[in-house]
Amino acid sequence: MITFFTPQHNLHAPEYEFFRGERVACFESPARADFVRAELIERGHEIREPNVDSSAVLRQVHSARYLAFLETAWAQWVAVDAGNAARQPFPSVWPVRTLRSDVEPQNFTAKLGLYSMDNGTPMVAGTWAAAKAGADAAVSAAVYVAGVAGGSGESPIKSAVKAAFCATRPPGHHAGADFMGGYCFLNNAAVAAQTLRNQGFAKVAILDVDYHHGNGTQSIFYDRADVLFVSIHGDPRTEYPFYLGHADEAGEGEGLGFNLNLPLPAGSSKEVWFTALASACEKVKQFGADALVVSLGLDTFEDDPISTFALQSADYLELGARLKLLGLPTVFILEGGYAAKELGLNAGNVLHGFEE
Ligand code: Q9C
Ligand code: ZN
Repeated sequence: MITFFTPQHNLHAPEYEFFRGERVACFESPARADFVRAELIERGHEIREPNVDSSAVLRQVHSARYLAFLETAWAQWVAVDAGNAARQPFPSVWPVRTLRSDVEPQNFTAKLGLYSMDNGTPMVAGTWAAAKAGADAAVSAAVYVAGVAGGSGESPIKSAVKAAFCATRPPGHHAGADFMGGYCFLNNAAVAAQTLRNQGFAKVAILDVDYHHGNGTQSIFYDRADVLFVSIHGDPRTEYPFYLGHADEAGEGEGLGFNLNLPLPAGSSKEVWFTALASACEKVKQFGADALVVSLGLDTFEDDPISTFALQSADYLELGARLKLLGLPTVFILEGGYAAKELGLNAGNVLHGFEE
C-alpha cells in the first residue's frame, strides 16, 4: 500500500508533558513515525511525500481564527519573552461555562487556553510546520485514493489499488474546528474526509479505532449527514477525553443518526472489542458509504503505556481483514499508539490484513 510520510514530522519534538503533576518525556514522539516508516519500507511498501497543499481544505475544517493563531503561536510566544524560545508553552486558564470565547484576548496564555482543550498538548517552534505537513499528507492520500478509485463526480478508473496509509504525526482526532488537545493540532482524518467529499464521494464514513474517543472529528461533522462518524473507544466516564464520546451522542440537526459511539469499559478484552468492530462496520454499511477514512490509533495494543485495551499484534491483521470486507476506497490515518517500538509491526499488520 502507498504510504504518505513527511520527514517534517520531526519538527514537532516537544521534550516533556505533565503526568500526575510530574514532568515526563512525551509519549507522542518522533520515534513513533520513524518506526512505522522503517517497518513499512522493510515490508516493501512505497513511501511518498505529500504532493498537495492542504490550505484550502484546512479552511473548510478549522476556523480562520484558530488557523491564524496556530500558524503564529510560536512567534507570539517568543515575542512575550525572548527566553521563551527555550520553553514550552502550556495553557493555564480556559473559557469554561459562563466565560466568553467569542472575544479573542491579547494575552498569549489566555489565547492558548481559548484554543486548547487540555494542558497536555505541548507546542514547539516546528509544531505548525509539522502539523501542516501532516495535513498535506492527509489531503495527498485522499486525492490519491480518489484518483485510483473514482469519486461519483469523476470518471472512475477501476484499479485494484484503492487505499493509502498516512503515517502522520502529530495525530489529529482530538483537534476540533477551533481547538487543539490530546497531542493533536490539525484534524488529519477530518481533512481526509472533507477532501474525499470535495473529490466527489457523496457519502464518507470515518471509523475511529483509536483507544480515545475522537472528540474533534465528531464535533466537526456532528450536524452533517454526508459524513458518518463511528468510534470505538474507552468509556469517557473514566478515559480521556472524558467530556465527549458517550453512547447517546447521535448527531444533531441534519446530522442526527450520523454519529455512533461505542464506548467500552476500560480493560475490555479483544473479544469485546471485535464485537464492537462488527457493530461499527454494520453502521458503515447501512449508511451506504462511498469511501472510508480510518482513524488508525494503535493505542488499543495490550502494551500501550497509557491505555487499557488488550489487542495483540496478530489482532491487527484481523482488523485489516474486517475493514477490507467493507469494499470501500480507504484512507488510513495514523492517530495514537505509544508502544513506539511495536507501532510499525502493528500498523504494518493492519495494512497486510487489508491487502490479503
Ligand atoms: N500524560 C491520542 O491518542 N493525555 N491522544 C494522557 C498522559 C491524553 C491521547 C495523559 C492522551 C491523548 C491521539
Ligand atoms: Zn489515542
